[in-house]
Parts: sequence; structure tokens; C-alpha cells
Amino acid sequence: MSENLDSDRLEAEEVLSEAQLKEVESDVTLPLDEQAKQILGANDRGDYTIPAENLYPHQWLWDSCFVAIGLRHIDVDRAQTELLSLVKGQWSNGMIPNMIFNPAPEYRRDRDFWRSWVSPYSPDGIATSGITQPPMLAEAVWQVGQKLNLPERRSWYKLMLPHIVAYHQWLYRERDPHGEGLVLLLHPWETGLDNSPPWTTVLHEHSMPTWIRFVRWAHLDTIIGFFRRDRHYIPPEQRISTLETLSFFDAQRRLRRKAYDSLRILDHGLFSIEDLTYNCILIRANTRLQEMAKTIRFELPDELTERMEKAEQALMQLYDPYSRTFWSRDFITHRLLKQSSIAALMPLYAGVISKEHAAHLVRQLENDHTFGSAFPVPSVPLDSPLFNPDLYWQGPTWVNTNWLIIDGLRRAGYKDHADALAATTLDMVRHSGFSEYFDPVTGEPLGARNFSWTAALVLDLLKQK
Ligand code: 9WN
Repeated sequence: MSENLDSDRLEAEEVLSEAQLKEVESDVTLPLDEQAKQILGANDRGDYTIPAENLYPHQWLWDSCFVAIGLRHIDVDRAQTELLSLVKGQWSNGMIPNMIFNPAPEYRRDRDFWRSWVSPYSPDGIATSGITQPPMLAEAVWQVGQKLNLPERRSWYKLMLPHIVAYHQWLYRERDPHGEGLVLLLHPWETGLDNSPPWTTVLHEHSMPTWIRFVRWAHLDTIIGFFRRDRHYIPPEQRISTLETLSFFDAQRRLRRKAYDSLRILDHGLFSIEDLTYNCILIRANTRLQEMAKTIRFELPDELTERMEKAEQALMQLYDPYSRTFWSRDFITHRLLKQSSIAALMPLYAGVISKEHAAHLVRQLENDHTFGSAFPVPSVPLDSPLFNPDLYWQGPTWVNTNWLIIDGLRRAGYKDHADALAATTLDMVRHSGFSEYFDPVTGEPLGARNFSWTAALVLDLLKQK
């Protein structure tokens, strides 16, 4: 589903012209890196890159980070601009929103739906969402820094570090209220993996408000679904259900009513989950932050350093020795949410697990009943009852999660596995194009075409060779 369509998704009058529907096609006769550059060029909006034409017309947090990681190979200035435009949307309390809206008049309804101005912390003159997304910024800033000479790198880090510090401080202050070292998320969109099984399970168990249950009972979802704008572009079986979409909107409205204030929301929130993927990315981001701070001799605030140290040990609270797996956890009940997903592999990217557990995860990657599909890595393992090869984050293979796993494998000493996964990822794109996601069994392209992070990360994987 597509969050940027929030406000007008249910409106019948939306008829898209042929010109709007037309997508920029890359020239498939060109080498892969040239095709990738074409796509990034076509999705370039000056100082940021949209994820894909038509479906995603704004700037997204982790998308821009992945884009910068690829762009640094072809235009390091432009990669820096991408990240600078991201922090322009940062709130004064440190939060970096998952979306910064395109200011064009035709997107007024998207901006109005979020109404970021209800919060005293939102930036003046820039409309954003009111929630965040995986904290890839420190990694992206570090990666871009690797392409600069030392004096330039130091200036770059000096410019960006205050933003990253403020963001991580916000995460630990507002999203780790008990100081446990794990941060919680308040909406599935914050995970970046919108309909990942632990989240949809909680959604179905507890968080379907009465009016949505009525829609289901009366089968109105079929009619409402007809008016969803994402369905103009993508077959319905590749997007999340209308009932789930409505629940996401309902949850978003509750956050807006509390002016996106985490602590107020927590008193009455629908969701509060210590998401495994998110926390793994944050742990890695902390490491990158410390490396950059060292380069410029920047003293990190003591309180932040303490929380960062605690985070590594805290991750163990998400480990269940019986299933030998890390899971997300319900923040209120402290119940582990044992619905299998690609999150189980993310401790590899966090880089803080034992050699023994890394070996266990590698066996999962090799196992053709779980994550070892023909076109790996599926977002949900093949043996899960919730696995669906076409359905968004509920089965398909995504290039960004592959990139995270490849990076984790390399650091854990599994160079051959990392190279093999990079090679299958590149082959999949070579055969199916730069899609948003792919069928993990057939390799077939799914979702939006000419997707920016697919293009950017292909550039990076090609360079890794
Ligand atoms: C909600 C832009 C984003 C990605 C997310 C992906 C999807 C948005 C949506 O698209 O989410 O933020 O509209 O469903 O799940 O990871 O950042 O590409």
C-alpha cells in the first residue's frame, strides 16, 4: 500500500491521464550500471530522489539513505545534497520524519492528511509526516564520507553529526521511555516493512476498530478497494488488503490527534512494538556514529553513549533460546512476537551477535525451506503459513534488505556467502528490471517499476565486486 496516497485514496474522481501513467523505462540494452543511472536521473527531483514515479512522489527517509549510498559512486555532491535535504525536514525535537512532502499544489491533500504543523516541533514551511523510519542516516553519511578526502570528510561529518546525534537522542528519549536500550515504534509505517507478519498479526488481534470490523462484516472493503489509487498502478494481490490499509489510516489519525507526541500516544496507543529490524539498524547506526565522532574528535553526550552501550546487551532480551531466534517484542506485555520474518536475519547487520548465532543464521539462508529460495532473500521464510510470494513485505525479495544482509555477512566473515547473494541479487535485477520487489521463487518483478533504491543499491553492489 502507499501511504502518500492517504488523503485521496478513497476518492472516486481521481482519473489519471495517460501521461501520468507512463513510466520512465530504462534502456535494457545498456549495461546494468547505466540503466541504474538512468533511473536515478529520471527520479531526481533536484535535491532529493523520489522512490518511484507516480506511486511515491515525495522524499522518504530510508529510501534517500539507500539512494545516497548508490549515488556516492557517480556524484558525491549529489549524494550529499540528498541527505542534506533529508535533514531539512528534521523536527526541532530531533525526530526525522519518514516522509517530506513535495510542495506542489497537487499534493496538498497528502500534506493536509498528516498536518505536521499540529506539532510545535515540526519545521516551519516544510510539510512532513509525523512518524519516523529505520535510522539508516548514520550509515549513509558514513558511506558518503568514504568517497571524500580527509579534510572534506571531516567537514561533512561535522555538518551531519549534530543531526544524527539529535535524532538518536530523540529515539532514546521518546521511544525508550524506561531506558531499557530498545526503542519502540508506534506505527507499522515506521518499520519500513509495513505489513511484516508480527505487525499484521498484532493489527488483526487487537487493533481493528469497530468501524473497520463493520466494513469487513458488510464486505464494503471490495467497494472501497476499487477507489485505491495504488491499484491504478499495481495489481491488488501485490498490495496489502483494504482492511489493513484502513487500520493503518485509523492508527495514523490517532497519532495525529495526539500531535505526534510519543509519550501522549503511548498512554492510548494501538501499537507499541520493539521492532527487531529497527533496533538492529539502530545498533549499527550507533557504531557508525561513534566511528564518525572519533574521526572528528566529537564528544558524544554521556547519556547517549550510555544508551548506545546498553542497546547491544538489550538486544539479547529479544532472543528466545528455545527457537534460537531473535523476535520483535510487544512493548506493553513484553511478549515476544513469534511470527517469522526476515527480521530474524537482521542481527547479522547489527553486527553484535555471537559467531555461533551468525553460523545459525547462515544455515537459515542456505536452507531452501526457509530463506534459501531461488531468488533470495524472501521477506518471510517459505515455510511460514503467512508466506505469500507476491504480497509486499510478506514474502517478496527486496534489494535493500539483501544489501543489509550482504553487509552483515561480510562483517561476520562470510565473504563467499556475501558475494553469492550480491551476485544473485544483480542477476535478478538483470533479468527482471529495477522493480520495487521480486517474487522470491520465480524472480518475477513486482510492485513499482524503476525503483530508486533498487537502482542505487545495484550501483553499490557492482562496486563491491
Ligand atoms: C509508507 C517508499 C516507502 C518505503 C517503505 C515501503 C513503502 C510507504 C507506503 O514505501 O512504505 O511509508 O506508501 O506504503 O514499505 O519501506 O520507504 O518507497
